[in-house]
Amino acid sequence: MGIVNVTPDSFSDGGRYIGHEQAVAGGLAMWNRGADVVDVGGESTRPGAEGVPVEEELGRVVPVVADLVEAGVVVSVDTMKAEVAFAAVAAGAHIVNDVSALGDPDMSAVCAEGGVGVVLMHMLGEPQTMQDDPHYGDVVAEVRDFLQKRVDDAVAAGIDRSRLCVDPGIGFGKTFDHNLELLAGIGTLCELGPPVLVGTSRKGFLGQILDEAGLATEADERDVATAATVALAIAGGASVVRVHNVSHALQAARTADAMVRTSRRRT
Ligand code: PMM
Repeated sequence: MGIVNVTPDSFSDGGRYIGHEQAVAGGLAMWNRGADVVDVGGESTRPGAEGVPVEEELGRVVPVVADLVEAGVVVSVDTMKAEVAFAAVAAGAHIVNDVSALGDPDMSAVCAEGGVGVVLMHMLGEPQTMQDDPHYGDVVAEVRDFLQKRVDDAVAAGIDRSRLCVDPGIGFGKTFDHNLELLAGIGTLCELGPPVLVGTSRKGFLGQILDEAGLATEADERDVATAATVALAIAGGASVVRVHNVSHALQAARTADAMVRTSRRRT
């Protein structure tokens, strides 16, 4: 899943796709490089980010979704707002990627009626405050239980189970250690049933690992580190990876996939 953030302030590509033309061209380039889905978002969820009014988010996202769909791209819309999801689905979006896991009371009806795929992601609190000292007993068990509940709610609301995907929400109300524990615990999340999506691309915990190794990086210099997480996430059972650099991730994903298939055949 390639990332197109039509925002001025996302942490690693903020500003790059703010114009309609750049966003569509960026999404098409990812598609042509081998992405299976292009994820279009109009509201930054970086820690401390302010929300975006619905009209502005609609104006950023819907025309980009419409043009990518028109060009034959499989598109997901990254939004927490049912109104934005509704308009994006009407414009042809195939998947709703909701980092609040159906937090908007109208979201499940939009997804059920639209017959679209849905990504249910775990977040502790809200983007404004989620990194203010997050606490868990057993982070993997708590995230699993949360996702189980949201899967059950989604199915009860009429969303077909086969259309769901679950995501531990790397960086969303998690410390450095929580992120690593969740990546090590992907197998536990796979037991829920739906495919697991993982979004590590260029995130702060990678910067921290690299810093500790004496390798200071800006966010857009973390694609090799991201590729390492892609390979390990796939080895751990993940089915979808959400990334900024599709070419690098695809190499890592295909390599990991081939190795995993072989080791499964041998066991
Ligand atoms: N991360 C971000 C935004 N949307 N959606 C899902 N499903 N999973 C994620 O990990 C995720 C997401 C934040 O990263 P960005 O600012 O680079 O888009």
